[in-house]
Amino acid sequence: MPSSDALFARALQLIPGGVNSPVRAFRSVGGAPFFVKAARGATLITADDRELIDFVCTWGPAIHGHNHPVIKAAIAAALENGTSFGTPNPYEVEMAELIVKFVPSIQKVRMCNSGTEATMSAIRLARGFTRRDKIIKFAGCYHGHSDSLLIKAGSGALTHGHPDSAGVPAAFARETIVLPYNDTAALDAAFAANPGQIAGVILEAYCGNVGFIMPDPGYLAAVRAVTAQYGALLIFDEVMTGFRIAQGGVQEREHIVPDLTCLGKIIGGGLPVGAFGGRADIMNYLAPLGPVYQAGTLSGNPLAMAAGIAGLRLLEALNPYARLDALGRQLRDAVLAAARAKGLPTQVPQCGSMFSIFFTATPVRDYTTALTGDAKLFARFFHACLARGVYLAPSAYEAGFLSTAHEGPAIDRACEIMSQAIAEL
Ligand code: KE4
Repeated sequence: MPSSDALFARALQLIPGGVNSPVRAFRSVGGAPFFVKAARGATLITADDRELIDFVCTWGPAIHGHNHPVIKAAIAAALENGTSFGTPNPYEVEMAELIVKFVPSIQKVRMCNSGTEATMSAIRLARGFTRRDKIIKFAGCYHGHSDSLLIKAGSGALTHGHPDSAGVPAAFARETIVLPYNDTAALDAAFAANPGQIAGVILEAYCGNVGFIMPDPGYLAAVRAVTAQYGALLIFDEVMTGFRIAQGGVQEREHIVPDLTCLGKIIGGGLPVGAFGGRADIMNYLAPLGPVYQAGTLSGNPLAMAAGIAGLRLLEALNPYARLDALGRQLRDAVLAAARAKGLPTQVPQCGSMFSIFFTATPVRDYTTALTGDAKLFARFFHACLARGVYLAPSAYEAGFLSTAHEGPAIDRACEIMSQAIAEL
């Protein structure tokens, strides 16, 4: 097996930046990315035969850990019958029934192949249903890379300093209003200034692409109220939080009923997937029933559906959310204790199996306060952890993820390593 360095040198010749997704490139933390040849449980095995405790979890999907035997067996069984049919298949129906069961606000759902497709399609559907053009998103929220949403975006866009991507026509950008998260006055003002023009508001109800940021008490209820008041659709982007924060996502934990919800990641069990769904009267605007077109060659792919169904049924059987929150609190407490001992101002927002680490004394509640975090210090912390065998997201503006496979030795070892890394800063 060629080394990571040899593989990266070859990749750089043929793949822009040597990666198929920018945030993997380590550009904001420095150094060259390692290549992974295998993953199991909480562990990545690199091309250099290093074993790393993984807190990226392939950016969220691996809530049961990598290569879980139940999911692996489900994929193998489906594979016996072929990889893709291009026709309706039984798996799609079972997936739709599971999603509707776990997320009651979703009366009808359409499968697609990525979170980007899900949010892009939900925006088009909101515009088609309301016959309005403007949408509202929030600074630092990332909803994938469709043109209307790559404005003041988080995740890799923010990581690499391009929150407003080149290539997005000004005419598109003008239809996207970007507001500060956790600011109800700004939201009220935007609606008052654009009466009858706003098709929808899309948000990460818990933000995972500007670090991890939770809403102020009452904020989500206020967003729900103002969208209902003005006839705009409320779109929860739960691509990351769906089935992770709770079985029914943030909307279950916060008791909010959005009009549309976007899903991805966990529902594909590690295979390519996305989904969007919500009120039936809205979803019925989709082709072939209605005038809003959306399609996909591999939508509802039997392997991805089989993997996702196995993962969702495992969540239903295990109900691991309290255990995942205990793991998250153990990590948070260890990092905060080490930071206090060091006299290092640090925030570790955490809910369930999602967390992030900001080196700042300022409580982080939106894009602006997230930027007060010391990104250079984070880069040093990232490498100090990596050198000791812990892999965090290679960006100060991502969320960390835990899985049930982190229970026991992995979380204990990781807390030791992260504490040592902070002491070394
Ligand atoms: P994908 O198109 O990457 O499947 O999903 C886009 C997306 C939509 N909505 C939310 C809330 C998301 O977090 C994402 C994608 N998340 C990033 C990680 N921050 C994916 C990792 C990457 O871009 O490489």
